[in-house]
Amino acid sequence: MTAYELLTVETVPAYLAGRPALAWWADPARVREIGDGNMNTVFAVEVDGGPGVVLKQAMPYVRVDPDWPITPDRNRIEATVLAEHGRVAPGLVPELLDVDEARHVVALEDLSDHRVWRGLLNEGSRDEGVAADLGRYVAKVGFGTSVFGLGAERHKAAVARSVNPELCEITEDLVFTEPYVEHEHNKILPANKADVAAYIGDPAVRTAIGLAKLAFMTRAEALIHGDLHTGSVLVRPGSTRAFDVEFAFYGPVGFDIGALWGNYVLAAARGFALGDAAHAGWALGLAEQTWDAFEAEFTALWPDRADPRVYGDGVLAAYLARTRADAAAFGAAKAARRVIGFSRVTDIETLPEEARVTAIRGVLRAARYLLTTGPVVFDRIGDLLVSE
Ligand code: SR1
Ligand code: MG
Repeated sequence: MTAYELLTVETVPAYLAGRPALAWWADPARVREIGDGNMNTVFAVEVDGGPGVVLKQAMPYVRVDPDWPITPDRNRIEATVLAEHGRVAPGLVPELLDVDEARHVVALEDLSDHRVWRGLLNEGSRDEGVAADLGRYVAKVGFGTSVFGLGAERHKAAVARSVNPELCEITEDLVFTEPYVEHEHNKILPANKADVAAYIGDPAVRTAIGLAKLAFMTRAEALIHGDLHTGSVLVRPGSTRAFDVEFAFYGPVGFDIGALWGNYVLAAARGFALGDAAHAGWALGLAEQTWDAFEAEFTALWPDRADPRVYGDGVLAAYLARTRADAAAFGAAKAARRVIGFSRVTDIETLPEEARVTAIRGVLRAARYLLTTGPVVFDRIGDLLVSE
């Protein structure tokens, strides 16, 4: 029994009527439950003669596993972060229309003319400009919410009010721990057992993952998205929006770049497994597009930094280099967790079994490369995804 009322398709109209900010949508033509993520319920509300609205409600548990309790306060965190990301990266996140802290509901702009990027990638669609938009988004957030963008005092206050311990713990467990130990969440195809054993048994991999987890837990650089996979991105020609910011917290900026890189590797692995080398090569090329846009945007913002007496151009160069190295390790962790542990991705799971085995083998090889080799060369990853 939940201490607050959970929305249903039937109760949404009355809910809308009771929220002053949402009265426009109180007589909907259609309400649909469209949530396909792991965590929340999501309702799309359509009205005649205008844009609709989206309601997202957090339950006190994980949507896909009601026996897994988790704070519904994630909904308030999402609202706070959306407002902050909208401030520093306007047009790159959905607009926030209402926040109901009592029932853990946020109302968001209708983006039904957009599609989730992962689905487009799976279909072989090549949407140009998205990877660069996301690099700019990470840079604007990475700079604007950091000590460079906020200055010392505001940065400390922001770190203090942005803790997100329960959601961070999910990432700490699912991304950095469970895939590397015996765990009931891990599901490994018999033909991939040796691949997983080689990956998690490599001492260099384990050290790099341990250090990546430590950086994730301790490096409060900026109010990062925290779960920026290709299923957290909505796309329409000329428009890119990062959504689902409930995992946001003050963490290392390279985690968001790495999440994208890891998911580009998964998309490429799918392409190769389906014999579409052209699409796979295009997907791998997205990594440098995201990086180049991130670097250019961050560098363009740099003249506005707080305390240039101390943070000189040498700091910028070193910060960018460290962020790129971080992204490689985080990208590996994010790709590997999707083929070993809980919360799989359709890029891989919808492949026929034989192709899935090959794709998973390639992803683990690529992850090992990202974790243990010096400067990353994405062309090399293409070779690792195809070789037997
Ligand atoms: C309980 S499942 C949690 C996962 O779903 C989210 O999309 C995040 O990726 C998280 O790791
Ligand atoms: Mg999500």
